[in-house]
Amino acid sequence: DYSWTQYHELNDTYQWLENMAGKYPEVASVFVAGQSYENRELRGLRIAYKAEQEADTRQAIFLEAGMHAREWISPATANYFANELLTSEQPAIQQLARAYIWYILPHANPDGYVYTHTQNRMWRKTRSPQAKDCFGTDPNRNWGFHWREVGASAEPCSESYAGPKAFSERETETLSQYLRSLPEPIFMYIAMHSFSQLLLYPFGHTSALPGNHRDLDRIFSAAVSGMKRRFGTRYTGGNVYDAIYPAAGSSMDWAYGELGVKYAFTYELRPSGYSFWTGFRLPASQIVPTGQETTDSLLEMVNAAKALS
Ligand code: 0X9
Ligand code: ZN
Repeated sequence: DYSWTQYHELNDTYQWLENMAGKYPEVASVFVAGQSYENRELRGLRIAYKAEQEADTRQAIFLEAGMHAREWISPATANYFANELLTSEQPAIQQLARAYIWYILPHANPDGYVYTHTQNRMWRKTRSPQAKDCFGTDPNRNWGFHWREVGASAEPCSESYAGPKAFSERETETLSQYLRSLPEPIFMYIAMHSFSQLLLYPFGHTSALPGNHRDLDRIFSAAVSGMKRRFGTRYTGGNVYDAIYPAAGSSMDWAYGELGVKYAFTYELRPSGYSFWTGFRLPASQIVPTGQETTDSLLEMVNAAKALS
């Protein structure tokens, strides 16, 4: 059975998504947001409770995880949250689940994730062959918004290789097309990465703040206090450029700048600190507490955004 005390292989999670759709057929369905270089699906769960009003004007919230292959807590947390939306007994979570059309994509980079299980635990990028006999593009530098302007490499062997052109990767190209094709307007775009316990908002290509940065700051504060409530877990952050480093070409910035999603955030989940060798190997015993506190945070995040709009 699918447990929350271990990290899962891709196919186990993909089977679990099917099982959840089978178990909650009125609410949950599997969607395919695109395909990978090695022909895997970008498979996710759409959660849409029956509309309470006749005219259903609900907006979508898109939660993307697993863009970087080795950040295993990211898909685990996305799946934990999807499970909460479908099974929680808490009225606040049930309300959250019903108020939006949810798209949860646990594996935006399935080829890379499989590679971290079979070949190299520390793989980050996609798995497409590139120049100089190197493999993979950083999918979070490959999106077509201020592509490669700063904090992104032109060197194919680099961990932050932006690709030969914007959307060169099948994963980012097909996912971006899918996002454009959604029937509902996207209220919020949330990307999950690890690690360092940060909450980030646009932009990565400039220190200039986005037009609604005051609103983003208020949502940020609500989400950070939600994160702290259960176990005291501390998050910091702000706009990407100042809070971590310049980095152009992320999905979050594209969603905000190109798609026009007003509320776009990136979580860098547990652990804190910057120790490269331990940071991506968060013990599986922390999947549940990370899932719990992140669910608390997402609840506060969405409710704060809702209160502003
Ligand atoms: O560098 C990244 O892509 C992210 N950090 S990670 O350690 N998970 O690789 C930061 C993403 C936030 N940056 C932008 N959204 N621009
Ligand atoms: Zn990442």
